[in-house]
Amino acid sequence: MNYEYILTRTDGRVGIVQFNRPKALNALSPALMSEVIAALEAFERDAAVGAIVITGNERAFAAGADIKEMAQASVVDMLHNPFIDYWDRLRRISKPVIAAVSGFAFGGGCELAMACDMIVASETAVFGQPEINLGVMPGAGGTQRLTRAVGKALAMEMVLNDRRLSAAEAEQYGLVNRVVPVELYLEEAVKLAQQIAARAPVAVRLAKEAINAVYEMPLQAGLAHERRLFYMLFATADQKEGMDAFVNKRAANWQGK
Ligand code: DAK
Repeated sequence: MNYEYILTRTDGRVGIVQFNRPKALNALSPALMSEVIAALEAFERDAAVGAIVITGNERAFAAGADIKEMAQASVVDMLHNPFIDYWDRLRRISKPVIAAVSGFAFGGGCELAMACDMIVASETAVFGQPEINLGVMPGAGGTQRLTRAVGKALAMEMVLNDRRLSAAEAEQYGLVNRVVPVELYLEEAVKLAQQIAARAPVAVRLAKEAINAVYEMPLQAGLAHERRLFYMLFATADQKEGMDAFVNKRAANWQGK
């Protein structure tokens, strides 16, 4: 498939989606986002892909939604804008999605990274929700996911007063999984994705679902949900294979079944 605003490729069992609007610091226009979702859904359908990495370039992961496209929008324009649906579709991707972030991850860019399952950051990454400077506020999860990730005190400062987080701070506050030198951030994200893609696919999928349910459910419901998913795995060939491999001291050969 030919895309205008993104590049895609695979590396082993990892699908890679790269934003490709460098002159606009990868501003997330609806056109770009629709291509991102098309690419993610294609990787979702491809059994040869076990995990996905989303990235930008060294200078910018993404500097937010496209302000120039939104500047003159009315409330009805925004209401009908398909933009937010793309976030919901990203959330429904069942394979692990890792954001490889370097440079600016602002506004919708920060929200998109947070909507992924993990974040690998370069030392030069900066995370922020600067919408307040535009007379608006985050609208794609920034007040919700950020607060859950870093806590109320810091989220308030970031959203109300444009406090930006360096990569080191983001790691300290638990927003990112790890920080690596800029020349390694994509390689490191792909390596992490390769490792996960080599694991039992159904268990990975259900485990991801269970962790993400933390954001949707109270504890009792989450625990019950987790238990059902755990029981379900005993219907898979991979559960028999994994436990037999352990008992017989050999490496498991996952089928994804
Ligand atoms: N949109 C459009 N163009 C952008 C952009 C953006 N978000 N960010 C940067 N650019 C463009 C600049 O306009 C400039 O273009 P030219 O002037 O060269 O044509 C080019 O990228 C380079 O930017 P700068 O010249 O500004 O580069 P600097 O290094 O000086 O500064 C910067 C980098 C990242 C600090 C600065 O560009 C900046 O502050 N950018 C804006 C960051 C921002 O405010 N982001 C939040 C955007 S609002 C929705 C839900 C959520 C959202 C939308 C809808 N719904 C529920 C429907 C999300 C909203 C947002 O994300």
